[in-house]
Amino acid sequence: MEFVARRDLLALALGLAAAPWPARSAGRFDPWLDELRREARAAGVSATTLERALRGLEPIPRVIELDRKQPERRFTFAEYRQRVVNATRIDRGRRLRAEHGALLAQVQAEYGIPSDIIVALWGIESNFGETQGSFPVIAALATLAWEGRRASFFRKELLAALRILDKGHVTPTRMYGSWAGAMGQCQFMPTTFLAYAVDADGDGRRDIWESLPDVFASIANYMRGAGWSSGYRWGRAVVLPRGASGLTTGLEHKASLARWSELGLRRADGAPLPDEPIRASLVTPDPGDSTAFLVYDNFRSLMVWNRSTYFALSVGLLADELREG
Ligand SMILES: [Ca+2]
Repeated sequence: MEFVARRDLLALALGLAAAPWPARSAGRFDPWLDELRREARAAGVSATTLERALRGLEPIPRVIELDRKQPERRFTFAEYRQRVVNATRIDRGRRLRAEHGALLAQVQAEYGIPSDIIVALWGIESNFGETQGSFPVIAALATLAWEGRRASFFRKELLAALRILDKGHVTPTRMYGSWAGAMGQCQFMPTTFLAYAVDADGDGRRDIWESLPDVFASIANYMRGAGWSSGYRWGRAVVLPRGASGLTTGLEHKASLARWSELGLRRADGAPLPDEPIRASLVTPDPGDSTAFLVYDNFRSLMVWNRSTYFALSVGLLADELREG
């Protein structure tokens, strides 16, 4: 496996031949792996699957490096949005939404999740399937489960990944993902896969790596599970009244649209807020500038997928661009 560098090579490269590696390791990898194998076997994973998945497995130094890397600085939402919801992605999303229109309409009808939201999640998670990650998932998760930081979280994901192999949804050589084990075109972690991935094309395998019917239905099934209500938006951009102060922002505070109207909020184009009996929260991602959004319960469903305000806003804004295109 080309992605797996040997531990002693890394130590040599760093001039640390005698130093323990990695520093926070709970111990040697092979005895740890034997113990893991016993646990997986006891949980019902077949010996054949374990032999195929774990034979010759080595930790991946690059995964530990990425896990320990600190972000250089926090992006503002304006910067994040420019990277994630740019013109190239909007154009491509519109084209792909049209190309797969019939399939998306079918998935929308079955799950109640708008095509635009499905395509936006697909676009942001993997650039429409193009960037699925180049790490072998079992080796990446084994590295993280062994290395110590967040070990119990990754051990659970590793055991789920072995169950996915055992059920024959994918083979070890095709099971690629991000350094942290997010897999396929929708970047599901293995436990999410077991809970929500769908075999929509009926070949008996939930294939979120190569089958678009499976990818779209899996995304929609997850969003349905996260509580998305069809017929409602995620929220919308708003303008604040001139000189506004004392407005309560944040997801903890909800008020009716009528109340937000009284406080002077308008749609982005200056029109009044819709006259709907729904409650919303005011989100101002970059304090000090005027960018503001009123977000509804569906926004909270997007945050079940990824607990980041930036992420959920970007999915919503990209989906709006796709619908308007
Ligand atoms: Ca399938």
